[in-house]
Amino acid sequence: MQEKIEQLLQEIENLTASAREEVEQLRLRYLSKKGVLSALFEEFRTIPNEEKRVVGQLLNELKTRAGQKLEELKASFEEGGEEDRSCLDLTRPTSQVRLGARHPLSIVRNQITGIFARLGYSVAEGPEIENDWYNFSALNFPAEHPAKDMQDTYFIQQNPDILLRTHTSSVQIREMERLQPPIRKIFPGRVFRNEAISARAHCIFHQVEGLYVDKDVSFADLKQSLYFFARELFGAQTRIRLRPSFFPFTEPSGEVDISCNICGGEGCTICKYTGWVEILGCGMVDPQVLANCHIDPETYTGFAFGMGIERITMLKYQIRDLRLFFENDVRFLKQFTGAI
Ligand code: 2NL
Repeated sequence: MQEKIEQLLQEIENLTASAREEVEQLRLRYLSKKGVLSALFEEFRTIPNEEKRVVGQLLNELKTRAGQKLEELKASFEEGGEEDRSCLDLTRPTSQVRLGARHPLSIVRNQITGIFARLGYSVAEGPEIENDWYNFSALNFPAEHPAKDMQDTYFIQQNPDILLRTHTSSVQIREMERLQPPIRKIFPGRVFRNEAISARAHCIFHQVEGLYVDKDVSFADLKQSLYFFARELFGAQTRIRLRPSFFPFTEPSGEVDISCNICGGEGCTICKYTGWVEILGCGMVDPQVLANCHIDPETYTGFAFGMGIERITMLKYQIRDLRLFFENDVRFLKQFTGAI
């Protein structure tokens, strides 16, 4: 028996483990109730009494040493000790990465800028914090215009000159100031208005505006460009109509309706039984606005237009409540997986 114990002592001295789980296996093998040492203690009861003193001492030594050795092995993993990576299965599948989806407003913004890109428009962006000139005055808003009211515009620190832009027209002014025609650009961006939040309105929303200034740009160019745009975005069956409107920065001004893409013009709740839905505002850039940006209105003309991305997206995907765009509910967002 003494020989057996000495052999085991040697065996335990030489133990190694390459992973935490292996240490547990070794503990079970040597120290558990059904383990090697328990069996030896059983055997100990059967040996002659005169051998018990020497063998008992050895046996206790073995038990102590085995406990220490296993503690050491265990600690080597807990202290970030080197694991033997040779037994790692690198071909095992990892936990699944769940792909996100692009936000519907981004999808539609990309579609809009993509369509105009094919007509030669490039994208321009600008600051969200603006001053009165770029957001209002250069665009022909009179000093007392109601849009400048605190009820409609967010001013910063009560300063009437610093505000959150209410449209991306401010970026168009910056670009016209910086460049001479030809200018053909599209202006996507986030804008801010002091509105009560409802199914149809929000204080933060998104716009795409467009601008084309050159020699001989006419209202016919405006109409054909927007007709092309409407068919590309809503489908080849789409018809448009233009209604007269008013904006301080365009003259003449108009609003574009498309034939209702839900009922095809038959009449439904989306188009309120008119067969038409409004998608954007537009017009010929007011000569005074061109002059404000140092572009000679005797030489150049231009057209401009603006649309709300939320509105277009709601029409395109039949979304009934604008607040869904801002709530980040994955049950809503994941429906757009796969779109670009
Ligand atoms: C709408 C209408 C519009 C413009 C935006 C514009 C910009 C400059 C000069 C002239 Cl710098 N026009 N932009 C023109 C007509 C309509 O937006 O309903 N937007 C949501």
